[in-house]
Amino acid sequence: MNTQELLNTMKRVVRGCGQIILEAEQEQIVANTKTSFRDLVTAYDVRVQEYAIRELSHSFPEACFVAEEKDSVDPGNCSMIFVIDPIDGTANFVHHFRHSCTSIACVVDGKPAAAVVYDPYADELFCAEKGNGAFLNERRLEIPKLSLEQTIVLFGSCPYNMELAEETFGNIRKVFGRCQDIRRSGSAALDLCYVAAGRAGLFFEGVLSVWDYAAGALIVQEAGGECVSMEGTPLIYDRPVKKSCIAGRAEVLEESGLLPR
Ligand code: LIP
Repeated sequence: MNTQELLNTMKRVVRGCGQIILEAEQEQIVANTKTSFRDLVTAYDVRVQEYAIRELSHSFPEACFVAEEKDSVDPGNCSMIFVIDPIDGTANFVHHFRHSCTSIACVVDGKPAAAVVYDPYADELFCAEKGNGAFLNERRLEIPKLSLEQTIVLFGSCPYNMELAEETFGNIRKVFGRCQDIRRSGSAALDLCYVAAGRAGLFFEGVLSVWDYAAGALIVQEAGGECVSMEGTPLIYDRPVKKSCIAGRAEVLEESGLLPR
């Protein structure tokens, strides 16, 4: 199957995930907790993930899966790995904030080859194929050449890792006086897509799981940006890891002063 067919299948599946998310619109959503009272999971996370894995397994029986609500098993040297966050922005979802998405990356030989992120509330499907550009609802994305002071900065508050709070708010204070304003949206995958779409000039978070960033990282890169760890090192995509993440145009990453000199 060529990457265009792969991407078309991923788009179909992620739209199906979005329809399940919208079914919860009229419901009082029951959330269970995982590692802390902030780390939530709902029956919808599991339903969306089971749907995505079922549909992708049907088209790609040889594929392996790394997914948020699945036991974190290293897929070893599996040639095709789908990295799935069924509902990124789970806390937003539980509280009907209407700012959540499904994020799916297809990782081949350790790097994302194709990516989809779908926000069903806004009906916005961000996608990318390695080497063939990034798109929002079929419109090509290219990050505008703006300086830090001409942009909004997005950040994540690492709510599952409160030991990072001092560092996180120290970092956002460092850039707050040098950008137009700051935002904390609650969905890292959408934050990365917003950087790719030029809605923000920079995103960072002190720790994310691979399913939070795998798809958004390719979308940023294909829109002309960079997405690396906050140590300035390449991210890992093919196994269940946690990494810091920073994304934007190379010049803005440099300007931010958040990367090691
Ligand atoms: C969330 C991210 C968010 C981060 C949270 C969590 P989830 O993903 O999108 O940016 O701050 O710690 O990782 O848990 O909603 O899929």
